[in-house]
Amino acid sequence: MATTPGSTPAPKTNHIGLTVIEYKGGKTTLCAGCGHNAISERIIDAMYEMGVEPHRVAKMSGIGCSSKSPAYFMSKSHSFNSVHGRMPSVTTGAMLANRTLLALGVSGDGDTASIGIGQFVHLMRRNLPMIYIIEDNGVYGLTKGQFSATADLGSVLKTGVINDLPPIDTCALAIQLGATFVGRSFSGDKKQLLAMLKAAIAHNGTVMLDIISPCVTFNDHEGSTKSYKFTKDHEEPLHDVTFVPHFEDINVEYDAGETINVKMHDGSKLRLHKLEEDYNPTDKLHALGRLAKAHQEGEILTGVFYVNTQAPTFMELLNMVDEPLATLPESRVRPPKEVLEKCMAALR
Ligand SMILES: Cc1ncc(C[n+]2csc(CCOP(=O)(O)OP(=O)(O)O)c2C)c(N)n1
Ligand code: SF4
Ligand SMILES: [Mg+2]
Repeated sequence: MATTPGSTPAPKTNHIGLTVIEYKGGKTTLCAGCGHNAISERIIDAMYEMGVEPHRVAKMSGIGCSSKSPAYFMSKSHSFNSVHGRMPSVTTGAMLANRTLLALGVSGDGDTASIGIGQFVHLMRRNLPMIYIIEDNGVYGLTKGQFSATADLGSVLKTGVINDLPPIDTCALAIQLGATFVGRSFSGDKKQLLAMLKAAIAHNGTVMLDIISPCVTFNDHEGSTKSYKFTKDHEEPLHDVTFVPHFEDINVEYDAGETINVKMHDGSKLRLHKLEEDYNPTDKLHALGRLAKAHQEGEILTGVFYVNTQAPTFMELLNMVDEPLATLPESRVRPPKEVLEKCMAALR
């Protein structure tokens, strides 16, 4: 739109005509500097830049500081704060009722890897279309900083308590079980996290992103392996991640020897540049081996570890109709009386 000198320019809009304000949420009540706040900011940017309609998003969470964070982005979206560790089953139900929604689950390392581990593993093996984010700080922030199951062996609490149990690597677990887009990022790595979130929005299947998100109040001291300093010092990006959405026709030249180009379901492109020699993100065994090596060497490997755009989703496996079950009329969801009578007769 043309502006006359002195007039206020029209606010910038995305490709569906919305301003970034439409993607904002309530004011955060989390501690200043909490990694979770930075993740909320990146979710707002990613949804805005991808032109997702806010009313199509279902924000799902469990219990924890991380699980509170959906209140701080996208106020115009649907939202459900479930019981501790139970977000996977509630999301599965919501998606089966309305498959046109974009499910965005936000969980914590406690909510996922401690109380919620049973639900998490079953979700990962179903390839339900959803984005599952773990805001991983290695502690139960909301209940004052006890170690969670992702805390590293030897990590020290502020009180001097040393963690003597090995961590669960949620990325390795998700890959092994069947999630089809798995990666790790860091709340402080704006560029990488934004590109990964945009690719996650384009993926049709289970996306599992473990995002290191330091807890400034209970786990950001010397001796913690989930502090800002430790993560910055040990982060080892596997590649540079860039994402080209299908509605942007950008033809950037890339060196095929150094870049893997993954075509997403909607025609968008995920580009992984400067890969380690022969790293193949579609090879499950390779990804698992590389994660084990990173663990052994004490490096925090980040990037997209595994992508599979071919596996059937849970909706396909269940032969779901295209229309959302939630809006089908009763005449189509309820078998007529004669069908029931026939079944009963067959049992006599
Ligand atoms: C059934 C049940 N058990 C225990 C609790 C107590 N509780 C609340 S939040 C939480 C852990 C949260 O940790 P995490 O998921 O890592 O989130 P963070 O606060 O670190 O972001 C626990 C144990 C609870 N609310 N409900
Ligand atoms: S206690 Fe920790 S996890 Fe919770 S809001 Fe504060 S910094 Fe974030
Ligand atoms: Mg936590």
